[in-house]
Amino acid sequence: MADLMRNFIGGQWIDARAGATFERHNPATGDLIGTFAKSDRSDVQTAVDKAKVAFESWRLYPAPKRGEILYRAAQIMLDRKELLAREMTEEMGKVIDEARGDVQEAIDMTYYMAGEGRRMFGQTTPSELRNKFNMSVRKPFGVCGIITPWNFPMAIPSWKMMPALISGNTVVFKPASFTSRSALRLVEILIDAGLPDGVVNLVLGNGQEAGDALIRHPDVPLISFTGSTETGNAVAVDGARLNKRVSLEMGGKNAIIVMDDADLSLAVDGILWSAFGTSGQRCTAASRVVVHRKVQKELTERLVARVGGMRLGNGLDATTDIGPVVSDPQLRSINDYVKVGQAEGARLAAGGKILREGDLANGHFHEPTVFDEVRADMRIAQEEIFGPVTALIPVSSFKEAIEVVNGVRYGLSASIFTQDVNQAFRAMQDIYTGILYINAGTTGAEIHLPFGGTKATGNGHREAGTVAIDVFTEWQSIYVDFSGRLQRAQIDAVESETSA
Ligand code: UN1
Repeated sequence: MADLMRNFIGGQWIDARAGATFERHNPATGDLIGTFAKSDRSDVQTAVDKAKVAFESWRLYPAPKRGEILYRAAQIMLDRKELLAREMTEEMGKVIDEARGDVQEAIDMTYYMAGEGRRMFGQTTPSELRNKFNMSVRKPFGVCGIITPWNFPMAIPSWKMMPALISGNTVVFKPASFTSRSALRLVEILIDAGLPDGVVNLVLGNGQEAGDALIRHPDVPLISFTGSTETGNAVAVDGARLNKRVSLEMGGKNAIIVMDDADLSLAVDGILWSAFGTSGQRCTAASRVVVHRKVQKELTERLVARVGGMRLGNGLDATTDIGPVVSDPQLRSINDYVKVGQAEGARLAAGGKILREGDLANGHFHEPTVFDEVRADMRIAQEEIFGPVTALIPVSSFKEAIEVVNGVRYGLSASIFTQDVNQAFRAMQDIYTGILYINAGTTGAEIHLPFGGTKATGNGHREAGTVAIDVFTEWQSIYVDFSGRLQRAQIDAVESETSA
């Protein structure tokens, strides 16, 4: 299974022009996944040229017909779901159940956006004048640059690509190099569904070369990016120079509040799922637990007991609870944070180690890790770790809990476990995150609601839901005067009223 996997540009599978390649290995076993084309600026240039040409016909392709192609793509994804999920687990490590969930999100988004082809709602308004009609319609931007991370290899590209396509844009897609194969599978599905040549172009490679060329390309008016806040901010700066629309989905430091009246078994389940699912490598991961002191001891004990029973291993094995993290540098960075937490004086209550014994010898495995007695200003309570590490921060009141939740630079997801309906509504009012859960963890967003966050997490846009269409379209207001004479808005409006 070491075939060269190539770019898809203008309807053809082609090598990178310079002939460069890179490899990807399975993070659980070290086995070779494949060799991939490594693109540079010239490959991006060709892809943008093809996407520009294709835009001239795709923008005129009726939106309901675009929807039919997406509908077929969703059906094909469903047919291939099991294979896609297995390949995803091999490629980036998440356990097979979660990989199936990732593919399912892509399927859901594709069906959902297929339906938008028959809506694509605009606005009609009355006119100030007689015999005149006003409306505002959505127009696509042109070539969209889509840059995606490795943690949701099918879901996140679908969140971006499907609304872009249904709106009549064409796409140059630069996926994270770690998950090139899943990206390529998604493109194959779109081809098999009948997408015309040049409408989606896949450019494999790294961010420094291929990603950067796309971000700086003058003929790409829109960039949709998911990744770190540091990179996202740099994308925004580059985009601003060329007056691009830039939609950013970035970091998180999501917190679960456990109040003194919470159902603790439910809270423990929620914490385990949200802190350690996808080995903590979700932007929605619960990397903080803000716990009321009255239940701190009991919650910590229950949590630590459950964490101790979690099994690390290859995500393809059905008994595995936690798969590897994506790469060796990621593994080291996570473990460095464990050392930072200890140096800061937090109590290591569970985990903390890199594991290399037995079956784990060739993978990047990190124990699920719980810190207790964490102060809200410690680095492990402020910085995004993107690994299976969570920090328990004790508080004495609801008010203090809210302050801690809001007291970070990010604002993606939060949650509160409480039985008190007033407290739940107060949390809705006072927590400044894009997503809030009541009596559930911080993960599990559904595709038909807006997804995204405040502060350093985003730049005001949201993905998913019908609002995704707002990112990928802009408005054209149209005034149709059928009076047969020159009517002048503002000046004639009152006059025609009085003379009629
Ligand atoms: C992400 O972590 O980058 O809500 C996306 C969730 C998933 C998507 C997460 N549906 O956790």
